[in-house]
Amino acid sequence: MATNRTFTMLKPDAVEKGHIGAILDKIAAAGFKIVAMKLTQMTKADAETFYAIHNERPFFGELVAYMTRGPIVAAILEKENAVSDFRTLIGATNPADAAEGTIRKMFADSISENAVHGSDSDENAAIEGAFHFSGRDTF
Ligand code: IDP
Ligand code: MG
Repeated sequence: MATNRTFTMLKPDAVEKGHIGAILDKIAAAGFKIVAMKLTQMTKADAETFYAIHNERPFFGELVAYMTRGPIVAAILEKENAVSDFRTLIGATNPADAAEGTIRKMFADSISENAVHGSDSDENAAIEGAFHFSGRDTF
């Protein structure tokens, strides 16, 4: 596979619990290179736009409240097969279903507060990275 990029957020629960360093260690150990990164907080409008695909789902209001309640770490990551390998590294959406050793298994409490985001396609990785970073903040 060609080297490519994915987008991640360490979500408010992970930041609140002091897990930024431990999660970044796992990401680095898995071979991902950080090409953009910042601590930031999403507004309600940001979260509604970022998660617009879920706006008909019953959990949408809860999701927006969760994702805006405190700072997140946003980052763009580079690796061969980045999107797929990062989804494997974070594990299933519901940490109860996530494989041993995955970030969600280790750091997430529930299907709603699941510690980390990972893009689901190359197209969405590009859209999501551009949502959070300008070209001059991306290396
Ligand atoms: P993903 O983050 O594994 O790609 P998605 O289905 O895209 O999962 O859902 C986006 C986010 O919405 C999840 O990471 C989680 O925070 C939240 N979410 C997903 N399903 C549920 C649910 O059934 N109840 C509450 N929150 C959910
Ligand atoms: Mg998703």
